[in-house]
Amino acid sequence: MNYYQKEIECASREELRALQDERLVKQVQHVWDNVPYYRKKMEAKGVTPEDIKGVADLHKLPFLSKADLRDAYPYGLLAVPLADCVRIQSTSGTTGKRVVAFYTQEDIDLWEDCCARAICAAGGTKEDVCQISYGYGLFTGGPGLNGGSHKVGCLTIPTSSGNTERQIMFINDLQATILCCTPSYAAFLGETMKEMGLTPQEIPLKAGIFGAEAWSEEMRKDIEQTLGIKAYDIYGLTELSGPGVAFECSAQQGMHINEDHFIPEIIDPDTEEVLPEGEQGELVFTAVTKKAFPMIRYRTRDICVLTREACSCGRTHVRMRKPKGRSDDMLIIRGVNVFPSQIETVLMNHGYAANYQIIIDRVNHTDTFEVQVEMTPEMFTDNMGEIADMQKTLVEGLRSMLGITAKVSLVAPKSITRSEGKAVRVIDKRKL
Ligand code: DLL
Repeated sequence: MNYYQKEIECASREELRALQDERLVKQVQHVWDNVPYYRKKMEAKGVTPEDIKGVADLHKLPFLSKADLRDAYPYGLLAVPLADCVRIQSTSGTTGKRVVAFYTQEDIDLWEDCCARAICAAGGTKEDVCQISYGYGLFTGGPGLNGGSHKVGCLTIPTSSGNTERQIMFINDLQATILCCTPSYAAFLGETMKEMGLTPQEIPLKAGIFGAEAWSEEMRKDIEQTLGIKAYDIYGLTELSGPGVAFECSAQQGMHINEDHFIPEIIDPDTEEVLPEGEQGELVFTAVTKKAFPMIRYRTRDICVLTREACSCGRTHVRMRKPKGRSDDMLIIRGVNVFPSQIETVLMNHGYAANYQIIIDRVNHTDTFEVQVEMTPEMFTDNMGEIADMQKTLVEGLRSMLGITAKVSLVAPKSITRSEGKAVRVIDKRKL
């Protein structure tokens, strides 16, 4: 089966809108009939299913947030009998209860379809060998891409994350052509292979499908060079099924959102007002096909920009720019908004790899802000003068990007712990 689903991925905007209208009306009725929690929210806003005739009426519906998911944990947002569910997945959640998402068999099929589209857009076919090094289990990365890889017909290697030596052995012995994992793990795999003396030409991989965390363009270039591949971004979240909500095509000018399943909006996170196309704000999704755990106007907290400009690949689905970070990842340091991704850009522009940690504390009522950065083996030196110069350059670079001064500490190669899943970039010791 060819997972380039051209009919839907390249449908005209009018056809797509008609499909979304029809699916949205059905989904709202489904939720109204089956989810008392959401029905109450609709009643509180004075809206009934009759008010929703299509996407143009989306703004009338109430939002759902992570707080709602916690309130309704575990079964409060379930929209089908538990007996019709065949799987749960879950997200780690930094505070409070985990999010538990439910799936019917049909939900899983559609989710895997979305992942198959992503693999296909990265050039995958049934001739490919696809190594899935995202975690398996409750995390959606492994199971989602595993299903997508099967649908495309790739030979699937379900290594899960970790055991780096074994990962590299399988890549080489089984001639894996596509690697799926977090970008930070891809960078680590690349670093390890380089140390083993493998050149990009010797590594059989041709493409990587990396997501689950924010990563910069600079990090993409770095990974592409060490592994000798084209690196594609993939986006998703557990609440909406998992990876495959959006994915990059060969044009790599943003990720196409699978709009036949997920209707996006961008809102001002403070006023909740819907923003016009092209403006930056919080990404909100309405899932119109998910049956067990439907999400209506779910606030992702991801800060992003949408564009409907034509894409050279021919797909018509709206594209989202790389998320800048999450609004809840945004650090406020001495009153200034700082995204870890901005720091990463500065570091990588100065030739460092994405091995860094941001440490924030509060001493005498003032925020301290330190960026620990690993020197690469090529730049490693124990000459204090040289190190001081390198630190000074980074302090300047960070000041011009962020407008505040950081303490930069250069540390020896390999001294910052590598991540096999999502990287931990920020240590905030402030007790706020
Ligand atoms: O991370 C699903 C996933 C798995 C996506 C594998 C891609 C690949 P959660 O653990 O629920 O689900 O985390 C979702 O991760 O709201 C974003 O903040 C962040 N995120 C996911 N993909 C990207 C990406 C999975 N490509 C949260 N770029 C989301 C930036 C991403 N952030």
